[in-house]
Amino acid sequence: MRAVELFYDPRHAIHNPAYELYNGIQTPYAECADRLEVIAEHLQQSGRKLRRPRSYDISHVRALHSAPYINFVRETSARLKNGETLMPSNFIMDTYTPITGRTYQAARQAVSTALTAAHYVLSNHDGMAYALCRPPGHHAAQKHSGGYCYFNNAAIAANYLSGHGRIAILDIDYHHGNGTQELFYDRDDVLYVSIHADPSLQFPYISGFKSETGEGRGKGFTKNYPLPLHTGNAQYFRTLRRAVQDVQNFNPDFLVISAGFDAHEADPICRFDLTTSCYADIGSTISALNLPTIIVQEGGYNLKTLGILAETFINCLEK
Ligand code: SP5
Ligand code: ZN
Repeated sequence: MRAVELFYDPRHAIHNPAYELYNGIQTPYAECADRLEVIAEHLQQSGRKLRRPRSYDISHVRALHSAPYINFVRETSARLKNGETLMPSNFIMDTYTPITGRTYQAARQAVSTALTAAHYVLSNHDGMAYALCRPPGHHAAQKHSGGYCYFNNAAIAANYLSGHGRIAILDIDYHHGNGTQELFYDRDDVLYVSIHADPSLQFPYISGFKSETGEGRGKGFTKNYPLPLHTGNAQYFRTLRRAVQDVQNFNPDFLVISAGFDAHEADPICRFDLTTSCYADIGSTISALNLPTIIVQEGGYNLKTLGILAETFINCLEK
């Protein structure tokens, strides 16, 4: 049995925008603080201990994100008063990614949580570490972001680990991780494999097609598995087996999981039909790879099911 160490910074709740824009209309913010609070409470009630992450300096963020983009998030946050929400008209690709006075600090904390998990597996090769963080990260690219993301937590942790070996990133969020793909598109030391909803129909629309396989030295080190709406357990699991085969063929030293729970059938903003037992199978399959592994929280928006999904997934990672 391999234990999963859990890292959680309760200060994530300082980032809690009042709204997102959907077809120009203000709607409740799906990526809300309650998401992570219900997961944390559920895990604690089932007897698990959550550890506080340490803080890391800005150099890790600068290694992947451009200075103008980082400065934009920092300066925009700095000039907003508590309670104010701004929908940026540059640097952000959509109307789901507002900035508040606390966004920059929260995004930095999320990066630190992912880096703490990465640091843990560097010294505990048999172990696994789960960064329970938000805001999420996989839509954050070098010079811009979107999709509730600001800095790419999983990519920054992967880049840090890449100083110590070959890295495979497996992204099981419902949405394609366009930011992560872009950041490693020309690299052959970081494999990016993603299973997600067909981007011709679903966010982020611009990427995640099968034809995108990397460029330059990175050719062949990006693998996309887009799936149709209403994909169920059987088709998802067949695809997962292929994705896991890609990871094994690459023979990585570390594995980074971008873990969204938004492919579950009860998710309010997504359209796959996975049941809870599929997350048990995903956990067992990842565990069987027997690699030093970090799990970084991405999406998942149903407050009633997130706790049980996280618990199911973690229990099977540990088997
Ligand atoms: C990390 C992650 O999962 N980001 C997903 C971003 C997807 N945003 C687009 C979906 C917006 C749907 N909002 C529907 C509100 C209806 N009232
Ligand atoms: Zn998602």
